[in-house]
Amino acid sequence: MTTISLIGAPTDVGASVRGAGMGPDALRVAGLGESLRAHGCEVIDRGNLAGPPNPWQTPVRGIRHLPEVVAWNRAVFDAVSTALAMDHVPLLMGGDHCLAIGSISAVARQCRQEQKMLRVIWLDAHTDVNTEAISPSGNIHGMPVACLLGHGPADLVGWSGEPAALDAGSLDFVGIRSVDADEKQAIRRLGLQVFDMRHIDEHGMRYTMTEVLQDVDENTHVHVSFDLDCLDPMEAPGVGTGVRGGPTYREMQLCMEMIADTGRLGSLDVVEINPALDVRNRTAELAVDFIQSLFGASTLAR
Ligand code: EXY
Ligand code: MN
Ligand code: MN
Ligand code: MN
Repeated sequence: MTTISLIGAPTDVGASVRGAGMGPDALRVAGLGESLRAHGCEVIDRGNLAGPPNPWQTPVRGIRHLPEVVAWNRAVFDAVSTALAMDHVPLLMGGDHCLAIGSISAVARQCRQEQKMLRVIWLDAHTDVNTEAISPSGNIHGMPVACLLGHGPADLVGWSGEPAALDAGSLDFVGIRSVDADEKQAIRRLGLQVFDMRHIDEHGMRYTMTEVLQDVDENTHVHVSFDLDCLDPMEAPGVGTGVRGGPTYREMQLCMEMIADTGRLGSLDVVEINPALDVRNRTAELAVDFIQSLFGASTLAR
C-alpha cells in the first residue's frame, strides 16, 4: 500500500500576491487526506512546517525575500528527505512554487542514492526559469526551475549534492502559456522541453502526455510539480498569477490519469492555491480531484 506523507508549508514568501500561505489548510478542508484514504492509500498528515513570516519587502539585487525563501526551503528539504527515507510518497502542500527548490532537491538526492532515474513533470502556466539577473519581478516563485538546473543564488543551488539537482532532459513542462522575454532565451539556451498550450491545442493532451512519459520505465521516479495556475482561471480562480487559456478539466484529468498509469509517481508538490482569491474553496477542491486521479482513482478503478 502507498503511504503518503502530507507536508504543509504555509508561506507566500516567494510570491507576488499574498495568500498562498493558506494553501495547506484549504487542501485539508477540501478533504485531501480523507479522499486519498478512501482510495486505499495510507495518509499521514505531518502538520505544517514552521518558518519566517513574509516581510513583504522590495527586491534586493534582483531578488525578494532570499533569506526567508532559503529558510522555508531548508525545512521542506528536510521534511521531504525524511518522508522519502521512510519510503513514503511526500506530498508537499504549498505555499508558493519557490518551495519546489527544497522538495525537488531532496527527491534528486534520494534518486541518486538509489540510482533511480528522475523525471519531473512541471504542470504550470509559467516556466519559472527566471534568475535574479533576468526576472521582471524578483519573486522567487518565478525562479525554482533555474535554481534546480544550477542557475540562481548560491544559497538556493546545489542542495542535492550536485551542482544542479536536475538536467534539462529530466524535466518536461506541460500547460505553459506565459513566458517572459528573457526566459524564452533561457529556455532555448538550456534546451528545455516545453509542451505549451499551442502544442496541446494542436496535438491534444493524450499525444502530449505520451511524449512526456515515453521514457518512463520501472527504474524511474516521477515527480509532479503541480502549480494550480496551470488550469484555466475559469476553473481555478484561487491563484495569484492566473493566465487565461489553460487546459480544461477533462484534459487535466487525462494528464493525471496517464501519469497514474505509469505506476511510478514518487513525490508531488501542490502549490500556488490562494484561498484569499478563491470562490468557496473551489480551487482546493479541484486540486483534491486531480490528486485523487494522480494516485489512480480513475472513473472505473476500484
Ligand atoms: N514570470 C513571472 C515572474 O517571474 O515574475 C511570473 C511568475 C509566476 C510564477 C508562478 C508560480 O508559477
Ligand atoms: Mn509555478
Ligand atoms: Mn504558475
Ligand atoms: Mn523530455
